[in-house]
Amino acid sequence: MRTQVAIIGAGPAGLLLGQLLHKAGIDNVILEQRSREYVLGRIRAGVLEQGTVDMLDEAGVSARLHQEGLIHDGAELCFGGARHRINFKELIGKTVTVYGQTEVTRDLMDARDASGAKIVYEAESVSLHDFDGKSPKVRYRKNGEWQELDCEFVAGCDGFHGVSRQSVPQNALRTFERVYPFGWLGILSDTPPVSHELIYANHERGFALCSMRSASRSRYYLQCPLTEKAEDWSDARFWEELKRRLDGEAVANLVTGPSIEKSIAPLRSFVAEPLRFGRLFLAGDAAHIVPPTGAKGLNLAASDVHYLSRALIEFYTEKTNAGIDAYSEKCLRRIWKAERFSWWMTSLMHRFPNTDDFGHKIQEAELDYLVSSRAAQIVMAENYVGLPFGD
Ligand code: FAS
Ligand code: PHB
Repeated sequence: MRTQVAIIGAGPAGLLLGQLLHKAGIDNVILEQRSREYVLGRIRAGVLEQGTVDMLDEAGVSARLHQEGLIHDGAELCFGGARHRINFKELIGKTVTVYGQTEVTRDLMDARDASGAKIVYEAESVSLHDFDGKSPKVRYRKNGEWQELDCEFVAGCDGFHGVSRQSVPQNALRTFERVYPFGWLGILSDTPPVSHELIYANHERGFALCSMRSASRSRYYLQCPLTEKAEDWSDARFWEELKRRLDGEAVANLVTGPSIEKSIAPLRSFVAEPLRFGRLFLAGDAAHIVPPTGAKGLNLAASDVHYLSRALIEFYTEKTNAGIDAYSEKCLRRIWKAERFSWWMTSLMHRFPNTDDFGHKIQEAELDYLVSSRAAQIVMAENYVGLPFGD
């Protein structure tokens, strides 16, 4: 089998890249190790930057997003028993859209099926070969049969634990990492959200986040020690702890109910440099991870695809290497700004086990400064809604 671009992974990065390349007439094959149902079963991101919405418009997969997505003009910070609204729209004239990653993935999968472009689910034992030359190969097993895919480029969109980054010689790669000493215990419930916008809470017992997927489906998170197990948290225990971390009005408005999903996600900041190795390009979580506090993970994946899709289209249509040669440097400039913001928001909103009294006073002062300074709020707002791609 032969294609122009082999894409490893059918998460948001792989599916969005596949759709944009297909629309540009560039043949591509997506290889996904899991089933479609398994991929759709993962509950992840919820907030889309305007740049991501624009990409989904460009890909022709945003009809349902515009029907069902919730436009949010701002978000609230809760600390000291009070809530403080950061009004993105008033501060910098931009908004975010709440629309679950599961739905983005579903829309992209449906578009892939409608286009007839090839996607292989449950592709086992994927391996990458000869990407340092001009004729890379990808091997995989499907239904017990070994397959070989000849291609011109490989896009490693296979997430943090994928095979692509692991295939790069370790001396060709430099990694940067910070692992946080806590995780996020998240639940999904078919209950109306506690507020019409997100609430990020900094409490002495730990961080909490009130988010949503629709007007009838809520998503809540609690900072928890890494030693915790989701199965040790009954719904009742989760709701009681959430109430202890929120302000009085939120507690009064909170509608509890049975969880339909409950899981704990670890938090880390991670970047691999560079993102290009010959004919292999890394994109999305395969290249970087952010703590979800700044709602950047999915949006950074879309950002990488913005640059990579343009670079590959330019290669094939204008016969120039300029875009692919500039890909890594362009991506990393935006990646590191998102890493900084995600680290800053995580440091601001969480309780770190080894922070001393001075550290707590600094955190309080940072929060007090943020909610009392328009300039500080503008800085937060422009990062939260997403910095421009800066082509
Ligand atoms: P993904 O990990 O989504 O997709 C990679 C795909 O590659 C997967 O389908 C995987 O099965 C496949 N794959 C892996 N290895 C393979 C192989 N060897 N062969 C073939 N296929 C392979 N971001 C936010 O903004 N907000 C959040 O609240 C949030 N919560 C998260 C919770 C969890 C538990 C995790 C893990 C991440 C969360 N994220 C969140 C980040 C998340 O949304 C990612 O940024 C986003 O999924 C990135 O998309 P991709 O780069 O496509 O990677
Ligand atoms: C979510 O709804 O899953 C979500 C929203 C905002 C975040 C993180 C997660 O910062």
